[in-house]
Amino acid sequence: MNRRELLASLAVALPVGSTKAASRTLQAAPAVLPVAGQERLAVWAYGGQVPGPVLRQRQGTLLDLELLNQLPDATTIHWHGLRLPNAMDGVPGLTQAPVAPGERFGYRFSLPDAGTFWYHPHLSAPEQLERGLAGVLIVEETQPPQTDAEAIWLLDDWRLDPNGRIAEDFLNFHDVSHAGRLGQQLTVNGQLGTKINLQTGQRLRLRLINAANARIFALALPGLSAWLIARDGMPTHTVQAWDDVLLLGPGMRADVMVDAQQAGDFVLVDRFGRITHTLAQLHIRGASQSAVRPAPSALPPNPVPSPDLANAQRHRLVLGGGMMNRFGWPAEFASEREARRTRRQAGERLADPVWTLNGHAHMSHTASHHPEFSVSRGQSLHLTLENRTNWWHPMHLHGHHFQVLSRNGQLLGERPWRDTVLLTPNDTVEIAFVADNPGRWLIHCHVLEHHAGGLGTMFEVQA
Ligand SMILES: [Cu+2]
Repeated sequence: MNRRELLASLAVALPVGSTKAASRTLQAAPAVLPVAGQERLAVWAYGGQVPGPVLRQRQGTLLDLELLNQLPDATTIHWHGLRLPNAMDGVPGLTQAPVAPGERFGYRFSLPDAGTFWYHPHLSAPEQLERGLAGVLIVEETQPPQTDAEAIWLLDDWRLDPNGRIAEDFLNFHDVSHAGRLGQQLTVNGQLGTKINLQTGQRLRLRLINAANARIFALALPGLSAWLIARDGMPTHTVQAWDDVLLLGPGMRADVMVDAQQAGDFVLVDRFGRITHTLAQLHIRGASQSAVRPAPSALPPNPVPSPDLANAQRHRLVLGGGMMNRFGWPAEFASEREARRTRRQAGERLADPVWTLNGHAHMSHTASHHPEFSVSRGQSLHLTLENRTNWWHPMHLHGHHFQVLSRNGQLLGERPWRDTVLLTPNDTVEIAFVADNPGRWLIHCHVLEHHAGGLGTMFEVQA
């Protein structure tokens, strides 16, 4: 195994199949590591590695982990896609106090759903994720599907300055008001040139995670048979052939089964932009051809309650703002920008208000804010997300998974479970879910610079 394969397969072993707590400490600290094609890149790392250690547990077990913050800044951990108690959600000022440098915070919750999830800071997220803080959490099915190999590929991009360091222009106005922070160096598990070796006849379970601040990937795997078996951690109702580009916005995940049917070199590519990027290589050895395998079975569904659409409470969330919008920005933005300029000159890292949700820029979410709406526990919610901007937005819901009902008035045949839905410019999407998790939850754009510029809100589920 070479170093890249070792990095690709790094996994921290947690006792699997035990209901007993597996207590451990995860340290967040600065480090210098070979990342993004640089021999020595100054990063911030979980457990001394980028990405952070793969946490792996069996469905139904308890995750018990203590964050030790050795960073120069306060931080928190958000467990992306997990249906967990509100106090464990990691939103500073709303669900917990920021964890100051030198301090610890215990995250302890059970794992109701099997799937591919991830963890990352929710404080100064545009900076802290870009510096390297992100890791994968795998919750294994009680009876995992038959596969011969597994790969966990966390996709990211890095903006390096001319000296090969992480560019420190976080939250600049251009990034916040346009497509977010895009980096020129695309990586898989922090590395260039990722490669996996397979034998013909083998079936690979590939777990793909988009951990980039803002980059949307349009993934393709030409020449190989592959099936989508889960999106955002949740099993698809039926197994679908992956024969088109797979759009993966920031925060989103996909689990696919890939059959190594013929010998040769194949590549995972990104076709979102004008340039096709090669992300990783699959090198298949052995007999030139192998028998065609039947499509894999669907994964067992997770225990997510289905919304009662007839009695759902309806709300609209209208996304506005950004550059080149037809509607302009609210007048009060000008004075807010001026105030923020002064604070930035005093050393604070702040975004300008640029985006609106239902007419307001939500620049922070704290317990003192009024929720966008409030419902009693168990109420079904039907939300219409209207993108009145010229930009893409992966909208992420905390603490719940939702069904996507329709896109631009077209009802979807399959109503997939998601924790993030990607809106194209001027898209309207209807989603629904049962608000069964008490607490105050965010719904926000996962382009981290858009969220910092106001694109998110908070709602309440009463206990
Ligand atoms: Cu956005």
